[in-house]
Amino acid sequence: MTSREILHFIDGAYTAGSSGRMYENINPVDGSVISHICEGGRDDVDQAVSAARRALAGPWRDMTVQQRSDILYRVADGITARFDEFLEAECLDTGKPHSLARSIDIPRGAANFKVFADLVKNVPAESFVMDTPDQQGAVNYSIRTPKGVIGVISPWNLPLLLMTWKVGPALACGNTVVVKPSEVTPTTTALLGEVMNEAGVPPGVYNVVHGFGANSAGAFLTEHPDVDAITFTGETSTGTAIMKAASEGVRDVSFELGGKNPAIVFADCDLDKAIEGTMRSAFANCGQVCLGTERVYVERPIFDEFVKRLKEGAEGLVIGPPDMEGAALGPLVSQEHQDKVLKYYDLAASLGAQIVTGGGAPSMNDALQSGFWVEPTIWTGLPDDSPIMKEEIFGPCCHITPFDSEDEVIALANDTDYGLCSSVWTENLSKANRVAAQIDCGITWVNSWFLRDLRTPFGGAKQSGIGREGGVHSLEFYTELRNICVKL
Ligand code: NAD
Ligand code: 6OD
Repeated sequence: MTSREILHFIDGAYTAGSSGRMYENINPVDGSVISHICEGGRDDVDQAVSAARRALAGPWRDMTVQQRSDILYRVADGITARFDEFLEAECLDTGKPHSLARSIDIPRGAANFKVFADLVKNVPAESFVMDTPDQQGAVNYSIRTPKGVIGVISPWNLPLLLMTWKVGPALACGNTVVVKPSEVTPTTTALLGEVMNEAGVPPGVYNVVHGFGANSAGAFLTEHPDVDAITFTGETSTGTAIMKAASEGVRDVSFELGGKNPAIVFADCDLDKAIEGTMRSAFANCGQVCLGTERVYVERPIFDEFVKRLKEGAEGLVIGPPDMEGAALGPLVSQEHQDKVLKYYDLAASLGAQIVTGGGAPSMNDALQSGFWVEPTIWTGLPDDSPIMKEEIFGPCCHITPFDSEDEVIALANDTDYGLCSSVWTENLSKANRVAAQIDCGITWVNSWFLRDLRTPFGGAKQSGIGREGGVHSLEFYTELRNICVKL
């Protein structure tokens, strides 16, 4: 793979495919062209799915679990061995600070293989001996077999982390995959092909086709009749389209979708920790984290102090390119996304929000002026039915609302179509548990945020997703559980 051309990876080899179409990969920092990406057509997706189907019936299936697990360890080690290359590529595509990719994206890319390589070696099985008078002498036992060819559709915000979070367990369970990474962040997914080959993953087990969503490689993959199941991370509206495609052939889906996540800050919290956690949950990765906090509810006695301190924190964030010393906030990923976020900033102002800080695009030096920068932004004063409180913005911004009682704040937190995650800040753990249990979402962090144990169930309630992945829950999705009944 050259850095100027991003090719598909099909059957263990890089290829430009047959569509003849390419598009530009844009650097979010300054709008320059980083590389040219091949756009896959139906034929390319067909080739990739056929390769995955062949590999499913080949050496990958015949390996012992231990052999597959060893290879996946080598994949993880291969990512670590090429850490800086992955880091450069991820930061170039996304514009995120090196410090963030160094501590989260790239290590998780490796960990996602190791955790599931370990997990599949310890899968329990059920067994039942039949002992009623008319059914004596039979034993039932369960086995898990790979589900087949898995279509993986991934987003741009944490490209390597979120793609490997699906590919790791899928391969550990003996499936083969065809990945369609986001059109704006294809590079680390492409680079992983080299690591797969070096690690001894057989050709066809890991395939990548680039392109867009609707009427392009994404839709061609999800509509493909020979794809057995689809795992998707992205917007709720895209999930709706993919679910329609998956209904043809009644294919299984696992969806991690959008969020409009609340943080609830009680007056008895450790304020330093609540500020530090909310700074990260609102502004990390320039707010482009599905688990990010866009609604902050603060108990009235500490409301003014909290707003003042979060404002100071936001105004202290250093905005700059990935390799800049101390940079905490990069640009947004694309011009399109910058336009979307700035529209919400204008909307908030026009709806009468009090702009505590930010609210626009920062002025950058000449070299960076064409990048997709936005200011970290905090609002107060909007009612809970405002679009700013209802719609996922996916930028470095949050609205802070005061509350007076536990019941009131639980109702406010739940007043959303989404249900991905929440965080609760209080030193009273009884209250924390009581409140956490009443918030309709998949994950609640108490006195923390994005603290991940990969063995735990991860996923969203309501319109934030379907299913759970992580630990044994990934095995549920990536394997077919079968019962064998033996009459003795
Ligand atoms: P997106 O839905 O626009 O795109 C995600 C992927 O889907 C891309 O690869 C895209 O090309 C593809 N796609 C788009 N339309 C398609 C179609 N019709 N058929 C098949 N594929 C299609 O999402 P995004 O903008 O890349 O990412 C941001 C969104 O992802 C946010 O809503 C965010 O909350 C969500 N997200 C959720 C989680 C989670 O764990 N719940 C994690 C990360 C991101
Ligand atoms: O940590 C994970 O496994 C995960 N799926 C994180 C999602 C982050 C969303 O942007």
